Amino acid sequence: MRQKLVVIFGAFFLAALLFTGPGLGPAAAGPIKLSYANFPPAPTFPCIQMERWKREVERRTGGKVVVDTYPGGTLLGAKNMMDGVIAGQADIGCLCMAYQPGRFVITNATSLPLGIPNSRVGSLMLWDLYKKYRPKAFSKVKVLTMFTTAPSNIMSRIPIRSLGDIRGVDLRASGGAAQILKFWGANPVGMPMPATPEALQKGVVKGLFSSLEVMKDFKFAELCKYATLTNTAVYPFAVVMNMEKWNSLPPDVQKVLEMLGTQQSAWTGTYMDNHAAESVAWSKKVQGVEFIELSAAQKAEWDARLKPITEKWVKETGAKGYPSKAIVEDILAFGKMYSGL
Ligand code: DTR
Repeated sequence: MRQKLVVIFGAFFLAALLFTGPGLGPAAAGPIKLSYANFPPAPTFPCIQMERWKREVERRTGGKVVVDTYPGGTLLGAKNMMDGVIAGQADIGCLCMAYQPGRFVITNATSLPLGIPNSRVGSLMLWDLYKKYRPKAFSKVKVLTMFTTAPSNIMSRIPIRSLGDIRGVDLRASGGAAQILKFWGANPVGMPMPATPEALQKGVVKGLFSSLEVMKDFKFAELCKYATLTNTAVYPFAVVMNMEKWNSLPPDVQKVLEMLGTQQSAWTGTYMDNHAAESVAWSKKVQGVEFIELSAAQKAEWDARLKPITEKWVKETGAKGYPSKAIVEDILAFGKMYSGL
């Protein structure tokens, strides 16, 4: 009898331990902590969106989740972000997919020169593309959101007013954008954004090709007194989470993060577009930067030079077994839809 009682009590005790939710047991130790790594400095847009995501997650989970952010490559850098998150060195990481062109084939197609007009359209288009194709490149992580930059432009220490001016000029870009510069006749030098200030300072490059918010955020306007407005090609970014960490989260927290996917993409796009405009205004007013507009005829000529890039991509990527034609058609269709055309 006594033994039976002990067994019954024991069983109750065990059940109590197993079935108590947060408030009892290990969860009572405190909130769920998530580390979030980012590669560029804190004032730049990938980190601004990270801080916004942190605030929203902490608010929407009522403090059940706390996000510790690590900007400036303090936890993981530009090129080891994805592998670092897969290995669990950070729970979450923000990466610029263009820095690894061969790895993210489908999503990097968004950086082909396809005329995406702004970051909001680019971001929502990229997120739809990801959801439609669910690329294998992300099978080891949980993708939390994606977004793109605003279209890229040339910022330089020398004026570039024509295709003649750009010939042979050393300009920094990375990923597919390097090819764009090459087709215009420049000499592309590849490196991630955080390495660019030093390269400009030391004169390794005469300028760079990127979205214009960097004129203010990296103070490139202090050195680059000219910008040539080409409005070509956006850069795609992803925010990914360690899969085991994701699986360990309670369903209500997972739901909050899922709900934020599209919202964060749209928020970042809008922030980027507004901030790029602010950066241009500041560069003109405070730094005296000249923004060089191409005439309609020039723009047509510059764009025409880039035609073979997409054609080549469709052919080569198709030969590797990807539905490359459909991918480009989807990018154009999603782009049109979010542009309201
Ligand atoms: N244009 C890409 C990505 C990029 C644009 N703005 C920032 C700010 C911080 C880091 C990366 C980027 C590039 O040139 O790298």
